[in-house]
Amino acid sequence: MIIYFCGSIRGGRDDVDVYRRIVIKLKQHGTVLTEHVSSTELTERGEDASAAGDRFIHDRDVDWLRQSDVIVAEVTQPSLGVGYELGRGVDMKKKIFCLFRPSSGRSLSAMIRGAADGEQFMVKDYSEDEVENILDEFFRTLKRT
Ligand code: 6IA
Repeated sequence: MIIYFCGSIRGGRDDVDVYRRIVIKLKQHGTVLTEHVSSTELTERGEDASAAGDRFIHDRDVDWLRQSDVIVAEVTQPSLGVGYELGRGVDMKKKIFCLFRPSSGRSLSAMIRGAADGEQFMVKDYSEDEVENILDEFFRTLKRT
């Protein structure tokens, strides 16, 4: 199983500890192409990539999206990049699982919540303490389909 994980980078790194927990769990279920998203060393401004650097990142990530079997996104912290990846993923007809924490006090974008169809594109409200169980359950049902 090839897994593409999305989480905010330049959108803000407040949730990096949750990303870490998610990636550790995802690695038990397959190969995670985007492990760096959960790196605590990666800051929202840390790497001052040139335009060429950004193009490289974009092209490589779109390539990885194509290779993936499933896309898992933590969408609590709003991120243009994550939204873009999800839109591209829908177009590629990928299976998508979005995780959102209502305890943040935020309201998830209608373009994400409204994209959910309960099958190909799923949005799950969760609290941090249950994240591992929710991911296990998602992969259990995935194997049955
Ligand atoms: O707009 P954002 O920066 O919040 O977008 C975050 C999303 O875009 C993540 O899910 C990543 O998959 C992707 N993304 C954005 N920036 C990078 C990146 N930066 N590297 C890889 N994926 C990225 C440079 C980091 C590198 C120098 C280690």
